[in-house]
Formats: sequence, C-alpha cells, structure tokens
Amino acid sequence: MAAQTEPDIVLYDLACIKNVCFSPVVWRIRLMLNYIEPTLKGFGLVPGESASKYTVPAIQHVPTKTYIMDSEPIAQFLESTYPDPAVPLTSELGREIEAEARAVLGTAFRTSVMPREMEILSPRAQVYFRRTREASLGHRLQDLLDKEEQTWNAVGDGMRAVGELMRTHKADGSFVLGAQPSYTDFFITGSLQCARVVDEGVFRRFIMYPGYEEVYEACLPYMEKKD
Ligand SMILES: N[C@@H](CCC(=O)N[C@@H](CS)C(=O)NCC(=O)O)C(=O)O
Repeated sequence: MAAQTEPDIVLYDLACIKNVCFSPVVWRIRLMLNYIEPTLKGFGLVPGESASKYTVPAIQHVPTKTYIMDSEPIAQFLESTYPDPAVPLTSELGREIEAEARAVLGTAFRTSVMPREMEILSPRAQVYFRRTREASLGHRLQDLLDKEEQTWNAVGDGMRAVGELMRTHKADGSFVLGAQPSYTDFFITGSLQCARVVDEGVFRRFIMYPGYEEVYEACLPYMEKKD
C-alpha cells in the first residue's frame, strides 16, 4: 500500500526569517492542530504547510477541498470535524478573559511587538506590513516604542486582573478551565508565543504577571512543532 503523503490540513502562515510560526492568530490554530494531532495521525495523515495569501491563518482541508480563513471559523471547523479530543471553544470565563485580554494585553502587544516584528518578517512581507501598518497608525511603527513604558504602566492593573481570572480554576489544573485546554488557552498562549519569537524580553515582561506563565507552560506540549 502506498504511503499517504498528502496532508489533511494545509495551514497557511506568514513568511518569517526565523522560519517558525509567530503570528498570534496563527498560533491559536497551530496549538489546536498540535493538540488534536494524535487524532489526525490516527487517520494516517502527515502534516504540511504552505505560503500565505490574504490574511493568515487560512487552511485548506484537503479531503473536502474546503478553504477557510480567520482563526474563529477555522477553530469551529476543526472542532466539528475532529471533535476528539474536544477543545471547548467558548465558556463564560473564557469570553471574559478574551475580551479583557484584547483590551489590555492587546494594547501592550501592539506597542511592544508590532514594531519589533518587522525584524523577523521576510523582506517582502516587511515592506508590505510596514507600509500598511504605518498607514493605519498614521505614524512610524518605531514611534510606538517611545510610549512603551507609559503603555505598560497604563495596562498593569488590567494585566493583573486577566492573570487572576486565568487562575480561577487553578485548583483543578493549569489551564483556564482547569485540567483540559480550551480555545482561551490557545488564544492567550498564541500571543505570548508570538511575543517570545519576536523578542524574549517582551515575553518576560508579559509573564511577570501571575497567571500567564502557568497557562503558557501548560500549552508547551502543543508548541513543539512550530515551523
Ligand atoms: N481576525 C483574523 C485576523 C487575521 C490577521 O490579521 N492576520 C494577519 C497576520 S497576524 C495578516 O495576515 N495580515 C495580512 C494583512 O494585514 O494584509 C483572525 O483571527 O484570523
């Protein structure tokens, strides 16, 4: 019997000179794929990746020739197509954490990660991202770094509050909902891993707040495959 070489899922990612996944939204889906990998392997499938178009993440589901873009619809598709192991996509606590994290972690992230990620994008991607990001900001990406300390001071209380929320079920385990991962863990860890690939110092700054490192470390088994 011929070995099956065609992947079931093709994940589209950004071009990065470190040749690793770094976009926070792509990491959400990669974490989910790596978590359900035993299921995919059970079907005799091998993973494979390709280049990006439009926004990433985007996937191609090869057996059904389905293309899907954006992390949320991709997560819904994966969860309904590969329900075992389950990845709870929403919970009341998860929604609250994601909304708060978008506001506080997102603000610090945009200030500290966005200007620095230029360094690791492929040269073509860098030109494109610099042009589009600077046009929407109305100033140079570099200027964000002038307000870095001020920004982190302003989000400190919010960062601590999100960390506290993430420890709600700490008696049952390190994940947001306790013993098993949910989409919220991949949401948070995706951003932390992106920060880490871009700049270790920024990553350390995030995990100084209690609660973040626990979730990140609990997700480490699903980050071994990162290219
Ligand atoms: N809401 C989308 C966001 C996707 C997104 O903005 N991806 C960025 C990379 S982090 C991208 O591909 N940008 C391309 C562009 O801005 O043209 C998701 O959750 O997937």
